[in-house]
Amino acid sequence: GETVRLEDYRPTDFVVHGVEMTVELFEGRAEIETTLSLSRRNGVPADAPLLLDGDELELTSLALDGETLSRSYYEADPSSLRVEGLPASGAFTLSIGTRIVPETNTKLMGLYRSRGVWCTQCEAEGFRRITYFLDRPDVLAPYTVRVEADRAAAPVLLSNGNPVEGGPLDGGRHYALWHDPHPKPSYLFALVAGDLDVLTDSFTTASGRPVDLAIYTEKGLASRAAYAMDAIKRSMRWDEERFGREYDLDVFNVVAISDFNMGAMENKGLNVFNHKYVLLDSDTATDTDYAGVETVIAHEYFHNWTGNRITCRDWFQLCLKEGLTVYRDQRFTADERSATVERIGSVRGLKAHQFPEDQGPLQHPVRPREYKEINNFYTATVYNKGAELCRMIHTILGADGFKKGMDLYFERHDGEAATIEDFVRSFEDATGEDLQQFSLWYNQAGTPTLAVEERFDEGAGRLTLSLVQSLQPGAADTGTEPFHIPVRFGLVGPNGADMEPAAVSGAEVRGDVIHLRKARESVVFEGLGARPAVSILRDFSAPVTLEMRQSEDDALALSRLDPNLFNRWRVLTDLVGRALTAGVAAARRGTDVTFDPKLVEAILASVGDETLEPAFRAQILQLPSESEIGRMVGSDVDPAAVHAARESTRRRIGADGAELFAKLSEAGRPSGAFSPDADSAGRRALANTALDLLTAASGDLTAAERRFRDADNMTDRLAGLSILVNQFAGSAEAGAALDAFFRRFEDDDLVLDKWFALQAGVPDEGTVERVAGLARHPRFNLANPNRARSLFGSFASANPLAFNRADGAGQRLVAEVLLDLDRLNPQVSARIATTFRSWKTLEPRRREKAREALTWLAGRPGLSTDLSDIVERTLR
Ligand code: B3K
Ligand code: ZN
Repeated sequence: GETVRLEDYRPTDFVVHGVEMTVELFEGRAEIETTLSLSRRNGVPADAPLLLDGDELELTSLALDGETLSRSYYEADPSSLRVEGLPASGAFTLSIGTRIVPETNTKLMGLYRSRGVWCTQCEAEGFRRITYFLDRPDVLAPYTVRVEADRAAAPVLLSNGNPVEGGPLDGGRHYALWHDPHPKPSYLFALVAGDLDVLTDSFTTASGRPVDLAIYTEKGLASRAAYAMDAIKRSMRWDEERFGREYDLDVFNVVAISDFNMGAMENKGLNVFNHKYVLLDSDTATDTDYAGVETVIAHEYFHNWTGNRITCRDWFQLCLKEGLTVYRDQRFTADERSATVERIGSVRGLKAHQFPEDQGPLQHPVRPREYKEINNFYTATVYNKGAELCRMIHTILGADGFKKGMDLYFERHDGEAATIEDFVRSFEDATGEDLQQFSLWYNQAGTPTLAVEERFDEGAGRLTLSLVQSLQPGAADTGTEPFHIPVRFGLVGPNGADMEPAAVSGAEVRGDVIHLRKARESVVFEGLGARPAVSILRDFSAPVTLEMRQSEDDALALSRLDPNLFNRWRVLTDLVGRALTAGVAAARRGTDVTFDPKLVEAILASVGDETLEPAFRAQILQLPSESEIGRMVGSDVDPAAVHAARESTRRRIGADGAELFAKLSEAGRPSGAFSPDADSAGRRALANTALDLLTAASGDLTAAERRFRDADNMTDRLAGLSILVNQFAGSAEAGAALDAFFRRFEDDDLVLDKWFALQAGVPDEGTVERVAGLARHPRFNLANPNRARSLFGSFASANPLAFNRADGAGQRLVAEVLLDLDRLNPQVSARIATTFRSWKTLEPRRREKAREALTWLAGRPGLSTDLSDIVERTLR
């Protein structure tokens, strides 16, 4: 593949004023006629040809202003259409006929069929698999779409915008006409046709526009969309109240699809979803699933303004819509659930997914400068670090300044394809703040380190904080200039209140934020009556690696007293991280893994504190994952030692907390009928985490078995099962429970995915063979992305012990599957391949095995651009 570069951007030679499509669906083929209203852009030479993108297309007709075009005027192949001799000035139409076969489209990009349902996925470059087009995000036009199909096969016919008309046609067929008045790029085009059930509702916007809401599902499943429907209405209201953004069409449709490459897609007025993020009920979905549906529904809905009304000029600006929309969905979750728990979850996710990306071979800036395959840049860096940059703008400007900047951005750029510069300038112009140095965050890859040291002069009552930032050059090689880092902080006094210094000097401090702009700066706080405990980087105000050798006494005091609850969690987590890292070294030496009793005590004190939210207490109890510990160890990682250290720590905490955990695991559970609300979910999380640790310490599986057997909801059932399967791998009880679970849910694909994923994650070296066996299970299907991810994605990402088994069999198994998967679906194979990204941090033997597996894969002929791009960058 060729490399696309940001610096090469230039506008198209032709402007598209409107798109009219007729899509005729038949068994085995689709016939598409697209009429484009076009004109040559001012200043473009009169003889410049029109070059349209295609991908696996067959051209069936071509007409200029209604007249069939002679062969001498154009050249067509499956991936492009070049037309010469077009009018030098003025508007004209080009009508393009194409034929495609949705049934053989296993890439699930463009128009394909999922369980008989016709559906589309066009972002990033799927529209060109339907018709020839200027398939890039800066080409915006209104669309009118006519869909025709057999009435029995597809009673439901949907596209973007508002429904105009519909009716019967000859031969048992019918049609529907849709019009989307809002100019949009082709990646937001969507079409769905099939025999679907529907759940309907309605919403009235703040200014009184009535909106018909509908969620379409496969037959018999519409009742499972009730929670998603509620989430849509809450999202619509929230965006009005918090961002002043109203919905802008008469209908808002969502469709749940079984075969889908990602979570969901924000097509204008017609969001298409992986059914995993729509369908729920208490019997089949966990609390985590409920939270996931709420987040993804909100995220896609919020794209209507941040993505659709204002889109991206080019794909390098992807974070303009994705980072901002993640930031918006995080704020929504914070408001709907708990701000502290949301923040802990987002920071955990960032550290688990974005930090390893930013610190390894797949490193790239939030705004990349070049790509070979754009689909490989829908990454944690673009999405989650991108969201952190929005959050930092909020921290720097304050709530008011942030709102002013957002309002100006919407006002200035509505209906446009914008850039990061446009976004940042809106905040600068609205507030007068200079964000030029801040903008480095978009362009320099890597996680900066923030080292903080404190000095207290008792006699003078003076505290000096020295802050040093540094950035190591990494794979992306994008520079190491100092960033503008907003460091939120507090000086916690002995009674737990923040102390107010009499005077502050040194680096700029505004309110509770230090603005670090140089490589090293100090802040001096005068007039402190006692030595405070320094609560630094509150709410994780910047995506950095914090290095602060705070005294254990101060950290433990903060864990009890810090008014910033996020930092109470953070100090404990950092102490646990330090202890686990030391534990890994001990396990490797073959010595005992010890754990500071004072730390266990502090953990138990917080977990037992009933004034705190249960979900927060559950977070404190959830140790970092084995992958996360591996990242903290950093190099020469032995996953077996990581596993041993983590298990021994779990047993230690479980034993010391046995009394508390026994109480929490039973009495702490919500009573009465199941409710998915955040508080009940938090109680279940705390109870089940307590049960997990308790069982780890006791080695007695009866309580877990009981939790599994007596559960009246999937959260408890899966919690019980996962304790049995993970802690008692290979036991008769675990086997029986897995079988019972399978028999009960074998007709439910979303639950079966959990069954596959659970087994793939068992931290046992024998899991390699189990996974290979499960790949031959009659219900395994590599062509279904959810199923492929549930088995192989989970194995490679959540099971470092087995995936990196010392003989290389785990990595080899995944490499071989990736090759098969690549022939079906390059996007999914490339995504799963990113699980190799930390291979260079492994101890030498495993590292060598990983290199062998990757090198073998890289050498296979015919790899997709998607997969070869990931494998080559990973090896480099
Ligand atoms: N914008 C889509 C992702 C498209 C991925 C294309 N490979 C969903 C989302 O971020 O909301
Ligand atoms: Zn998005």
